[in-house]
Amino acid sequence: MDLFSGLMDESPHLQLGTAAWLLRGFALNQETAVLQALETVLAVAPPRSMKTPGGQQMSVLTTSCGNLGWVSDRSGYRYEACDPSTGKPWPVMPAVFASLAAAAAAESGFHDFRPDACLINCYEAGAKMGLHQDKDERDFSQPIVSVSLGIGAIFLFGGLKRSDRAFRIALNHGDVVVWGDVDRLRFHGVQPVKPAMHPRLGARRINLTFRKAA
Ligand code: MD3
Ligand code: FE
Repeated sequence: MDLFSGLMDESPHLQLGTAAWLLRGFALNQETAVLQALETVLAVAPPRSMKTPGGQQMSVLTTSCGNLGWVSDRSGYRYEACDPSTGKPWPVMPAVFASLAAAAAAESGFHDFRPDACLINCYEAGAKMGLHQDKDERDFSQPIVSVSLGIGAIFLFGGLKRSDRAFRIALNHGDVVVWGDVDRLRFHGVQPVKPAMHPRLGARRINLTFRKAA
């Protein structure tokens, strides 16, 4: 085997767990289309800070697109068809979002992933997300696909118990992570984001989290 075919055979994907994959730069070949679609969604449904059921204001600003959006307030976490700040349906999930999420899932062995919810998390310097599990969805056999854009962050990837040791992994612009099956209920979080500048997104990190919620 020559050097070229050897390089081509090597998977660029990093396996984080039995059913968890990091696809470095996977979103970059759709970068411009994704960023354009993102701006359109953000103009209609601006990111806002939600309150946790415990009454704390989240440091991450959130919005959604798709049939269902994730919301949090004093009465709990849930998915809703309408944006509580306007009473109108969430913006339609852009086709480029849905196809990117489906392609990343398929690349990781999860075929026919059709997300109905895309949560958009916006991090400015200092924003963080504490260790948690994603448990507000109906069907845990469906994977979650996460797309990182803008400035980098350190992601915390834990175990099935909160007390399990978490390992740190740097996520950068264009990186896509897919979590499913036995890794679906792992604890995870994001360390406080360090101030930085991204040429296309400025001083922010934006994460798109695709889920099949219903
Ligand atoms: C690992 N957001 O919104 S999803 C969230 O960077 C959230 O904003 C992350 O966690 C962020 O709930 C990116 C990463 C993620 C999602 C589900 C997982 C990681 C996971 C399920 C199991 C293990
Ligand atoms: Fe999460």
